[in-house]
Amino acid sequence: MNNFLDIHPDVSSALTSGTPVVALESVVISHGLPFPQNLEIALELEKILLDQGVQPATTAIINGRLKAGLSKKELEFIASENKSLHKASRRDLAGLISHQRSAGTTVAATVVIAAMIGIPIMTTGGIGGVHKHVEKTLDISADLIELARTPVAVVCGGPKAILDLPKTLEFLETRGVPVVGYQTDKLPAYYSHESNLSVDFRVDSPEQTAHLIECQLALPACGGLLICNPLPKADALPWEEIAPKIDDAVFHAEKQGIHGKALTPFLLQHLFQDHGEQLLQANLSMLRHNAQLAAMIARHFNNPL
Ligand code: PSU
Ligand code: MN
Repeated sequence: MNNFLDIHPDVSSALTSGTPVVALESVVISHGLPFPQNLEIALELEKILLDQGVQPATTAIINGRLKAGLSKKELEFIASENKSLHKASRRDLAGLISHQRSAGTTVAATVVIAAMIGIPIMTTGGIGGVHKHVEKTLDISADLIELARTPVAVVCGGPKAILDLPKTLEFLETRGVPVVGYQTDKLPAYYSHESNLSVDFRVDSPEQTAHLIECQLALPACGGLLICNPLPKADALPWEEIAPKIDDAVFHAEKQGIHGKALTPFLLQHLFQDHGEQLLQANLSMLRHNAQLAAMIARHFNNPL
């Protein structure tokens, strides 16, 4: 096995015995949510999977070691208000390993670790994408590039609402990443139940979703795909309500010169600060809901490779 990677014993035995395994990202724990809700939800997500007979593999980097599956202590470390924790995307992996640093893993980095050990499905809240004002900044999340080249299905609530959603879909189309709606024809927009944009395909059951993923992974030179699971209406915020708040956050980021990897955490924190409880609850509900679906899909998945 890879010299830089530690596989938790429970993940390792699940992989050998054919028990379904789902990977979880950890930037949402290290950078996306406040303490202690971040730790509570990290533990809860693992339990949601375990309760369905699915082995969770939360990924992270600890002292230069890639981790597939974390102990409770390691989860506590990633959730702690430790400002020296990095936000690891694909390009950061080699440096963090080499310099023996610790980090939460974005969707991009999680997909890399999952693919290293043959985990076909991961779950998150919302994925990164093409940022607003991309023509000035060229800020396109490495999540999209990684999805395009690494064969892992990402269960999410759609691209994050802070992004330019039409451009994000264009980019995914160009890079050949299928965008699949779970029980919806419309692209979910993270905090909102749906946007006015269409998905490429709709699936209505975990079986159907698992089959579509199997078909994608069996194609030559394929990358991954996005399974978009709308936030339940009861927890979602109407788009008209959230859009001006996002514009306000983007305005403040520009004014303060926030860019690069700091932008997404800044925008999310800005939204949380001003519109706290409701957005926090929406984010937590989305994470639970996606973990639930990822587990159901994983139980029906037959590895085509
Ligand atoms: N979903 C959330 N909160 C988050 C993220 C996702 O609900 O903080 C993280 C994911 O790890 C995703 C990352 O990969 O944000 C994208 O960051 P960027 O736009 O800088 O690529
Ligand atoms: Mn970026």
